Amino acid sequence: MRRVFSGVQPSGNLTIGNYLGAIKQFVELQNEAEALYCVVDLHAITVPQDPAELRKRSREIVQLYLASGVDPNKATVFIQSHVKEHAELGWILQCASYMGELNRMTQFKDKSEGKQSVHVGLYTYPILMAADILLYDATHVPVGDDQKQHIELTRDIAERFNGRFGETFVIPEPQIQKFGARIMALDEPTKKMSKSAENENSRIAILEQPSVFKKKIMRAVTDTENEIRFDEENKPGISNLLTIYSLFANASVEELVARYQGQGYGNLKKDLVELMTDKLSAIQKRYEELNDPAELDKILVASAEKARTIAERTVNRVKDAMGLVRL
Ligand code: AQP
Repeated sequence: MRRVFSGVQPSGNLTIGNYLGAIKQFVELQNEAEALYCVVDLHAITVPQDPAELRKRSREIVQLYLASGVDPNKATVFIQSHVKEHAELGWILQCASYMGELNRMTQFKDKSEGKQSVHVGLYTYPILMAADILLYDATHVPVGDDQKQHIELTRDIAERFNGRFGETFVIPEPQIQKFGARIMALDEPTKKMSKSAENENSRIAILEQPSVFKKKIMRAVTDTENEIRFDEENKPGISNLLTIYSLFANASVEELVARYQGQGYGNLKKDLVELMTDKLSAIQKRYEELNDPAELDKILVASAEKARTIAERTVNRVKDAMGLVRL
């Protein structure tokens, strides 16, 4: 049986990078496999968070999953800290992983660069992510390209554990889209678009108003030519806009390049603003309709219960394999 698991951190307002790289896939996959989608709040606290903001954002992300088309009758949508087995297996797997493995993680290097003090959790984060995935016997993990290295680590940890203690974990496969797995920053298109990046103009939030994102798109960094061509290496800015356009329009880049032949960047940007206004307004409208905390809580309670049942079974299997006494 195919089972997918994935998560998003409540570490900022979700961007169109999170949507196009991950959440859009979540919606498609819930019809093809058993799906569990998590709000990974324990990951968000690896960097300082304001408690009130964190609480608010965690619920907002659940609401945004649903507004984007995740159906709680098909997929299990829950908050990570509601299932304590994540932390429990996270610790156990820390004792089955090596510092050398963590030292190779590029996301840690990026996120800790230039910081005077960094929490231990930011360093061990990939092991908690391995626990998230392995707890649910996930066969596939839909993520953006930036998470590929963490899934490879998860596979290494699971394979080694199985080799040492006997078949315990299912080995998961990353499910990364061939196209659009890395939406780039609008101000610096050689860098990934990130929800917690300092420059607001680098990203567009899913819940942003058209008047705000219009300015960002019209000012998005391109190049001094005025030829619309997909060339990520030499024309990263316009290639990024073509990627975003193509994913929102469900049209191929070739089609778009042909459509805009001989036209300048301005026209393409203007049409992209219009298209995104359409697509994001639909999500924003559903988001408002779903603003019912009691209903959201009902979904979260039922989903956490479902997730807990699977997670508990896995932790028991792990404990038995390792020799931890269960009563
Ligand atoms: N720019 C992106 N393009 C495509 N996919 C992306 N994802 C993130 N940014 C892009 C995918 O979104 C999912 C959730 O990401 P996350 O919350 O776990 O954290 P992240 O990967 O570190 O994303 P951010 O936006 O950059 O968050 P911060 O700023 O908090 O670090 C993942 O599947 C991710 O690949």
